[in-house]
Amino acid sequence: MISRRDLLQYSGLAALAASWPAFGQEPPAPDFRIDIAPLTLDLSPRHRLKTTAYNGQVPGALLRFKENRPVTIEVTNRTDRPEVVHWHGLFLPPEVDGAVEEGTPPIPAGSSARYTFTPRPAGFRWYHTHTMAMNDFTRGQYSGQHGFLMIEPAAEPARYDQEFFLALHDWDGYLLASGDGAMNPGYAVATINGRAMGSGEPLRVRQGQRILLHILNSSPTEVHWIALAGHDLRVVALDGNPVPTPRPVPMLRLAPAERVCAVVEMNNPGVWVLGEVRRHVQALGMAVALEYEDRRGPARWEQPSDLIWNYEQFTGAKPTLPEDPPVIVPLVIESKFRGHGAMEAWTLNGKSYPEAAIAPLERGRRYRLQFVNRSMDDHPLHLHRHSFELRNLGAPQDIHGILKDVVLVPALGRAEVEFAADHPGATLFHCHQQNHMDLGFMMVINYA
Ligand SMILES: [Cu+2]
Repeated sequence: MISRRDLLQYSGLAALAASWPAFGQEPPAPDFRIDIAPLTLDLSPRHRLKTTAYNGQVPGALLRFKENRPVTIEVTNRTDRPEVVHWHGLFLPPEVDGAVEEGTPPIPAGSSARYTFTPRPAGFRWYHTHTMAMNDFTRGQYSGQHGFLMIEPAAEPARYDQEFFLALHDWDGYLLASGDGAMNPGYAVATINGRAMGSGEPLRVRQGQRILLHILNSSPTEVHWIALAGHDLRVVALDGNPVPTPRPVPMLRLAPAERVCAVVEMNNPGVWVLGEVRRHVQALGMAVALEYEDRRGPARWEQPSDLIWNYEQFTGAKPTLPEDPPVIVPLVIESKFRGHGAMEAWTLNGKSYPEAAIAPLERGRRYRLQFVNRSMDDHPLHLHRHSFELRNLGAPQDIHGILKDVVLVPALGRAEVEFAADHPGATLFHCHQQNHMDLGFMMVINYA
């Protein structure tokens, strides 16, 4: 006998099966429930704000799924507007990926829906709302709607004693005029796991431990620089994917939606600050204390003099196998002002969403996206439903082996990424900066 659930999976509509009671039977219990609801959040004793969150907490619950084992998540939208949950970094069909632009149905206000999917690939992923915010700083990614998602591989080499999940976020936004006349968000508070420095619990460790940090930048718009005073951070994965060359670094740079996994040896007893490297951002609250057992006192910070980061340091050796040349797809990024004092629009090859387009992809071919950033902003570019390999970051030499789903393309800079078109269906490509995607920096890539 085939259950309704099986039918839905076989039909490819596993997607969002709402309205169970209409069929007069109880649906099987979901593996997990997410409630989207308004929340009053205390970022610090001085900063209380109203936001929207998952299950009454920020970040939302840490979801741990086994790779390739199907899960059903029931999402209830207790807000007064449609919502959708995006499973960032997973290879999912467009019906459940969580972007309305790809065809995932929005969850109407006051309704529930189910997402059934097979989690993959293994690694540090996350989930978040994928709605527009425009200049409403309580909506979209400006809100507290984000959570960690770990997809556990079948066999995991546990090479650490303790792990911590940390989400960087900026809150209480306001519009700020920049030098070139564009309006960009500024923020009153910055947090790690929803708490400003001194308001949350310290990370408690013991000497001799090896800890694994899973850091997510869930900021709607801001790039962040993170260091742990007194310690190097050994980067082992970017966007949840192991890097070819793990390497200790003095600090991390995370663009919006990027993740870094780093191993740290607890070999310098004391109470230390883990936080934003730039003083003015750390002063807004983006820091947390790391406390060795039996150590007390104020957390100590050591101010680095420079901001140091590049992706290339984790690259691998050139693969020996000859490769089929990929299809080259140039994408020129520009901003256009819509008249005096008006909002800008972002364009890809001269067009904004929904007009922006490239030729439909052919399944099985490889594509190289060549980003040419002709704007004065850095852009964290995200491709849904796929991973891509960083292939060139503006230097004469190509690079190899770094798999990501977000790449930060610097102002007036270039980057090239390659991916295999092996997850057919509508695929959203966009800038992960909320105010840029809201102003047209999105494109649906079609392939059958
Ligand atoms: Cu952007």
